[in-house]
Amino acid sequence: MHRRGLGLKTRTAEGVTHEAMDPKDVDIDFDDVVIEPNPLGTNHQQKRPPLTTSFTLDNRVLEVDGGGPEDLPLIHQSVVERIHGDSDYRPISLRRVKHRVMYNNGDVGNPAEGLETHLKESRLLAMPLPEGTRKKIIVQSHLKNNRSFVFVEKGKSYWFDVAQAQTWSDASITCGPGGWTLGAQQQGLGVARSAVIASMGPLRRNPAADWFEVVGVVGDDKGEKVRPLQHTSPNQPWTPQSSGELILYANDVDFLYGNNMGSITVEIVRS
Ligand SMILES: [Ca+2]
Repeated sequence: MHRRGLGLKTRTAEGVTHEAMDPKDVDIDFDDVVIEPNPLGTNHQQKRPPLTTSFTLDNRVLEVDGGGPEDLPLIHQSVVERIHGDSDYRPISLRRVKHRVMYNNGDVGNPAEGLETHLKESRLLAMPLPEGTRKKIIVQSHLKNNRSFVFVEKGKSYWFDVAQAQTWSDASITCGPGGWTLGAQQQGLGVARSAVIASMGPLRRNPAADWFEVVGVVGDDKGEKVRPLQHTSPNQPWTPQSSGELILYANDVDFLYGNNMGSITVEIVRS
């Protein structure tokens, strides 16, 4: 929307003042503006009379027009997430059909042999990063955990390539990947709000990092912490002390992710 320059302003779901709307004119509430694709959601009306079903439902067919043998059908990662999360979802169209999975960051995985490949695993796997390669990770600020699909290995060396000009927003504060500090924002926030925010500082998921700084953990919140911006060149490598999937997020308090907006891209590089 921003790229198309339509002049529209975007707000977080929490930033919409529902009280100011007259319910007689517009009946919009919080749940109407929270748009969060759910791979496990209902994808269409599930129950229809048998006769209607035969007319209105058909299995999707996966095919690639005009491609060579290497041009396999692409399915989005959410299809695989649904296969793993919903034991009733076994799309017939994927049976024995060789295909590839496309991830949110645009990466395309190795060929999969039909449904079988996905049923053998319980979730999409994080893979080790080969030496000298890099991987793009999209970090959505409103998501508490952004999977990287990168399995970092104990004792190996990594660094992060992060474009500093990117921005994302924590309620009314727009900042870069490095986040914001109370000192710099105090004037705009006012004394009372600043005091409340200061009291919540220790509750941040990574209290040592700034508000909204892009930070990470190995595995989950109980795992090793990493601050990618402290490792932005091969000369300042990050050497994990444990192995597991790298998870990234905007540093915030657990219950304050609802007013976050935007995303940034981080690249992890294996030295
Ligand atoms: Ca927030």
